[in-house]
Amino acid sequence: MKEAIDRLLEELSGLSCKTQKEVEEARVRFLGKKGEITRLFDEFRSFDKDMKREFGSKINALKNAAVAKIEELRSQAGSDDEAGASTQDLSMPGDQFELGSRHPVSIVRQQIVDIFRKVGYEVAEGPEIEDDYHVFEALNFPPNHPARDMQDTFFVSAGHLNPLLLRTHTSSVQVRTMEKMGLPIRVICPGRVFRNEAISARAHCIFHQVEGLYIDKGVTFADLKQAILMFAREMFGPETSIRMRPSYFPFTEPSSEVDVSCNICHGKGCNICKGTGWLEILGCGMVDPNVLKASGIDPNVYSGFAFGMGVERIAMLKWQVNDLRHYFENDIRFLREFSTAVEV
Ligand code: 2NL
Repeated sequence: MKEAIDRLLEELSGLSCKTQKEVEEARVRFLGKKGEITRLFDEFRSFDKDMKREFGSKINALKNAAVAKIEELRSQAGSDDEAGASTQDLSMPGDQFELGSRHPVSIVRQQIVDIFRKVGYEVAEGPEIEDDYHVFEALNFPPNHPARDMQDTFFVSAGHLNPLLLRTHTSSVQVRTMEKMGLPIRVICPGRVFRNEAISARAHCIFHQVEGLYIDKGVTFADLKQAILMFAREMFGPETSIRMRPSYFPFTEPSSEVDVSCNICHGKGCNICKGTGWLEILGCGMVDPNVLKASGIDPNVYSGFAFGMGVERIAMLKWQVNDLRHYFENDIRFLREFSTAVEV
């Protein structure tokens, strides 16, 4: 009995376990129903009084030592999920979670804004719900101009002297800039605009615009032309040429529409440019003196140019998208085509 107790004490003191599983195996070996210490207790029960007196405290001390040792090992051993008993390779990369990507309209809007910021324009933003004054009146729209009609404009509160409406262009932001910003002015105004139109491949009731405004002493049409040429080459490539056609807007005089050379057929004629070799990208002109006057700028001292473009239209030309509705439907297969268009 004495040797058995000493041997077990020695074994216990040298015991070490890496995992909880090994601790449990040790517990069963020493203290389980058929364990070594349990067997010693069975033997002990058959001893006479003297023998019991001799071994009682020793065998109890052994049991207590085993219980304490097992407790100690249990708290030290790692969890079975961790290295050791684990079959997992902890050097494997983690689960990938899917990253979203920028919407093509956001990508192009940002590119347009960045091109103008690089040459000193500041970004200005304003409210989407506007009043008649900032959208029409201050921009030289005559009182009965058709654009004010219910058919083009979403009114928020009709019948009022200066009704609230959803802005139909971002020019209202430039009007607010002229009212409060000191001269000279160089602003670029990106934003959402709203028109009461039937939705088709070429029109939508919500779309995105970028407008620009430059006002200083001595600004001429030559400055406008150079600014637009710079933009066209930054956006569509250094070989791009532009042509300007006379046009009409209530807020500019003279006014012009601008085409870029078709970057698909390089002037030969294709179905993207409808055989003309040219693609329309924006409208522009010299700010009408009435518009300057309305916002408190003296047209005898200052002059300026302005331009406006549709972001969806530029994006359609850039990526040959033939239906505007793709930009609003958010079909994941369409959006994924742009996931590598910019670095996020
Ligand atoms: C287009 C044409 C244009 C402007 C916007 C503007 C703004 C002020 C004064 C004068 Cl405050 N003009 N904006 C000028 C010419 C054309 O937009 O086709 N947009 C999509």
